Amino acid sequence: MRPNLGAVRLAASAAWTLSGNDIGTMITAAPRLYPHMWSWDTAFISIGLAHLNVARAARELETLLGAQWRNGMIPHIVFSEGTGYFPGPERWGAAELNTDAPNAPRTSGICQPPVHAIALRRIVDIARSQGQRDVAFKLLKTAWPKLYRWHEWLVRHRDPLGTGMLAIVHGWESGMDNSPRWDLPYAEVVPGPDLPPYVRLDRGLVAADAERPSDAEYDRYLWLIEEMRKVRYDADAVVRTSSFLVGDVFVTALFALASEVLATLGEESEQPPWRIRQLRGWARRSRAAVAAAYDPRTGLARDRDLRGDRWLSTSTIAGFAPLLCGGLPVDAEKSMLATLTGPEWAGHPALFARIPPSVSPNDVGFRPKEYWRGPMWPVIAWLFGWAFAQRGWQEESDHLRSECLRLAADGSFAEYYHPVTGEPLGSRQQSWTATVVLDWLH
Ligand code: 2M8
Repeated sequence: MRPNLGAVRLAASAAWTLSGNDIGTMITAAPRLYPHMWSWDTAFISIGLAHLNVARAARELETLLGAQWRNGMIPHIVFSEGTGYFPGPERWGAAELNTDAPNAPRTSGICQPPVHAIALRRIVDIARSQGQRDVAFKLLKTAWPKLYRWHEWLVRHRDPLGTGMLAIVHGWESGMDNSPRWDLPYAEVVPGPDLPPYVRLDRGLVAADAERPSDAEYDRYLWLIEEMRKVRYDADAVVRTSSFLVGDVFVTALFALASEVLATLGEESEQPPWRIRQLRGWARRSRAAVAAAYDPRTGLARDRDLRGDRWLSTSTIAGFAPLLCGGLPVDAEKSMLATLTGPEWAGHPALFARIPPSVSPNDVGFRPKEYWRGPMWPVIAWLFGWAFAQRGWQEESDHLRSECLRLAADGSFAEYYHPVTGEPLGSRQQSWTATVVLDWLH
């Protein structure tokens, strides 16, 4: 029988999970599989923390922002002293190769989806609701300029077409590492004979190897790092030379959404009006790029392979990116929302909970246990739920919340879940699962 903790015990276990993953200098993404700080995980983690202790939440976000590169990039991993994760700081060699990278803490050399302004919004609102206006204001004042520089970096270095569609140079930058979205572009990534040998450390930390990416996938992941090392992580040179360069529609939608959020936070904290106007302009352009990626034949938005100069049509959750940021004509948007909740996706009769899985259960590529190839990710449902509430779709937002709470009621705080059986998969005590559950329970 699947355990069902009930709201009070579930909230207590989520809080306990976060404190268990607190190693003093940071809250790690997960106890064993991910013993460091991940950029977008930390954004979500700080939201859950805010319910427990706003000052602690502010500190967590500030720790991440303290590792921001001098050029503005927020790195995808901030390394702790912990070992047991590969590739670690030595393999990345970011600080040795690029003077923009901090020496301490050590970081990786790529980035992750820009959800940080959304976290800042949430923390500020939670702080205000608890009467802690000073903490909120202080955090806003310190974090805002850093987040502005982060968004500016993305516009300057990751919009190679100048259309507002942001590009990623590694599947890890999407956060959806082995999603079928990347199969075609990864097929063109050919690891060279000079790929230094390596030993994976993730195997054995999950119940079955198939829950993690394959060795062939890892070779490509590592090869891309070699390519970046060759150009010393120079942002523009990486975009010129990486054999993987894809316009990521989901990242672009998050950027559009987060830029609007940051603009509003800027108004609330008296930031320079020209910067606020600039953020709104970036949001408009990226929203238009997301809308332009919409395919009326499938009803979903597509990624753009910039190396292969082709659209990438896959039936993944990322195809619903326009629902996050808006920009589609009303009819198209309505029908996209109906698809998301309908029998192809969240309403599929075989599913354990009515939450959209990472890949449609009707797709030939659907693999219910394989990481980003089918399982349900509570954190992704949270993002849609939050965006839906902002957009005035409260009923849909509440529905995602209650279904996700049902999925997470077992208290495992799994990294991801089997969409049909609800079985916990990947890591347990994953911080971002605990944190979104905490947010939903408040
Ligand atoms: C996963 O990614 C890392 C690489 O960045 C890995 O598999 O080693 C992804 O799910 C990513 O989105 C997430 O941020 C990270 C930590 O939870 O794990």
